[in-house]
Amino acid sequence: MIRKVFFCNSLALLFFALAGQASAHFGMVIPSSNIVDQQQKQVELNLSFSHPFELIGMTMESPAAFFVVTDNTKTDLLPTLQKASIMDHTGWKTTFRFKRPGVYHFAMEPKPYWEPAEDVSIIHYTKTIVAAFGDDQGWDTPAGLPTEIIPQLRPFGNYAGNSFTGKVLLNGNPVPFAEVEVELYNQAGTYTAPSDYHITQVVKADERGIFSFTCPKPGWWGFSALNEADYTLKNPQGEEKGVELGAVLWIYLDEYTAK
Ligand SMILES: [Cu+2]
Repeated sequence: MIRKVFFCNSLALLFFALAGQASAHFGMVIPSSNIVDQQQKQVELNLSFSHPFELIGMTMESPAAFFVVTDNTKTDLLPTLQKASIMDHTGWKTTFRFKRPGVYHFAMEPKPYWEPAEDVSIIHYTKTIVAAFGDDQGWDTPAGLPTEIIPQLRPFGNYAGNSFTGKVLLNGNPVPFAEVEVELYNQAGTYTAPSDYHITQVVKADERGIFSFTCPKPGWWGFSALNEADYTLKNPQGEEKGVELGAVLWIYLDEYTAK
């Protein structure tokens, strides 16, 4: 959640927190492309837990799970992950080679992250969707996560300026009035925010758990729907504490190219 001060176990962020800068961390699963064709049959995927607009990294333990689902088939990719430096912190990466047409849902379950500033453990179930070789069936199929955002806009082949619409699910049910944080991955460091409020934008779902947000710039956009789990987890001191569940989806919006 934003509007609180974060410490993030990171000195850099401690500095930002003391300077009064509120910001949100996002689970990130970012492929080198969200469309695969005969010219480019593989993607590299970068996994991290970071602050995408500010480009502030955080150290991420190896995920609890990382897999790809296509055509109702789930493939474990956890053994393929390698340590990587993402925003100057430990993240994870892998390369995936596509063999068949399909719509591929890449999903990560991180290990719980204890956030003392919020007094909760955080688990961001994070996914992204890649289309291969012209197939466009199954992009609105759940990946089977405990909480996730189901795109209502086809999540590939979009332009900056399109409106993204998503449905927030928790245990398979829509979450009325879910709060969704939105952030642009400021990958090239091009943008600066006019105020702290602009770093993470916020939109609420309606009574059916559906929200819309217009993405004005090209790039990767992250949507993070936050809910409280109905269970607790032990913090590092062994105390039972609440758990914040995030359903995070990353989509890519392209720029119109001139002829
Ligand atoms: Cu953080």
